[in-house]
Amino acid sequence: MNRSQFPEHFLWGAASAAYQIEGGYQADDKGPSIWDTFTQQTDKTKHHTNGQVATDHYHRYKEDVNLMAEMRLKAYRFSISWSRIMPTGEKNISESGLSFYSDLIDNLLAHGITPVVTLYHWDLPQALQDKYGGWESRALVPLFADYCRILFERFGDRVTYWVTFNEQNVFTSLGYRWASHPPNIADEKRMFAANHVINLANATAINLCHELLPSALIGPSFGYGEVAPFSSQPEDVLAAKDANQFNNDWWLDVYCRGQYPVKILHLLQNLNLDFEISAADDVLLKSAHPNFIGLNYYHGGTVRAPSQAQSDVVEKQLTNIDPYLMAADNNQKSPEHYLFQSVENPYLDKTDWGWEIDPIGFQIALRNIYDKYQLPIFVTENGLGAFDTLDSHQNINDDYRIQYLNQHLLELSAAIASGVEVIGYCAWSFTDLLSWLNGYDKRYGFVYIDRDDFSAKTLTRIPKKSFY
Ligand code: BGP
Repeated sequence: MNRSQFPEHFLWGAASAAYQIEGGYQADDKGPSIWDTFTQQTDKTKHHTNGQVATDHYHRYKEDVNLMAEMRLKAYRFSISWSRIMPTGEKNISESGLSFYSDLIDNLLAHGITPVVTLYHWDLPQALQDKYGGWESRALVPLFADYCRILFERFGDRVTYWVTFNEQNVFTSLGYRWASHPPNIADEKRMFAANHVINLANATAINLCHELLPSALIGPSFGYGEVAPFSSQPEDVLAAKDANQFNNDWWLDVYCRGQYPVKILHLLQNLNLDFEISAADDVLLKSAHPNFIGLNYYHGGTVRAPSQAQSDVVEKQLTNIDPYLMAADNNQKSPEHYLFQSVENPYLDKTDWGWEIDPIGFQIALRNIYDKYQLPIFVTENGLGAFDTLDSHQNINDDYRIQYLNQHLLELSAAIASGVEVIGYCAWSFTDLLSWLNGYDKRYGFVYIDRDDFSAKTLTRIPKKSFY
């Protein structure tokens, strides 16, 4: 693999999200987000970790951008915290919040780094949750558009690449079904309803961007994993098709074609899990055309037919909820119960956190998405969470991460060679950061941060071997 196998202006980058790095949770005018509240009011994160200080990027962003430049990144994907821009999510605008991101963008550009801005990476202003019930209310669609309009107007002269929602599939299921993210709800019907409202907000933001910034490029980032059949038994093959519809097409078909997969829609109706889709919704969803699909790839999944359960197959454990594959639970009313059951793939190694490592699945994902939707793909996340440790010389020899990235980049180059149009690749993540539920020990960065779950310590930045 060499550079020439990638397009000339390929965006080699790394990614982050506001809540996971910024800290400064009450700095200047910032209002609380649902993540600020959730981490204070529940004990669902490891060791009660939260993003109050995080990596203190809010105060140290210049140092971080200098490191990005030293690593020669061509792109940096970060998210904007809505409650930093609008402390209550609506009406009043915070100039200090805007100037933080404006300075960050200017700093990146001064170093030749292309900013890639995510509009929503899970940290809804708490005031919108309290006043309207968050994404369950259609009132959020125009409010999200108001917030996006401000960003498009203030930053559109300098930002070309925009991501609407980060992993809608993950934050809706963890937030509204499994009650392990805010707003801490366990109700499938409410999840599907909220998900539809977010689809409307996504389409509205894309249309607004195209109206205000005709040369900008915008799309959602989706947490995608191709689902394979456990065996060639036709029932397993069918289960895999259904699982792909349920886990992937359910979102991507809406983003790219403006319609839900019919079979899943019918199943939800039969289970009384359906939601209101008005004629106007239909028109809106069909009117929005993303310029690219953001792909966050960690791994895929394996399934067999629900009726094919046998003792030789290890069923996925629900105790360690894996956001990339909604495992069927024992609830007979869950849609998965009628479609598939998730099982372990016996051929794959796993990370320290039990996530399957499947680089070939990455090539399959890229090719399938491109073949199906014919849109350029921007890899907006891919990386390895591991326990990194400092050696006696204060170095981090993360050869396992280098190997992981190398294997995935080889598959990416194979996908490009086979004709898939890929805009860029942002590794997750640039520095170590807060893993939403797993604290600070699950490290992904090229740059080590000297802190742990219990103390912010020195927050010193130490480039790892993978950085070099
Ligand atoms: C994605 C999120 C990221 C990041 C990553 C790793 O779902 O978009 O924000 O957290 O996964 O996940 P985790 O921190 O759970 O290991």
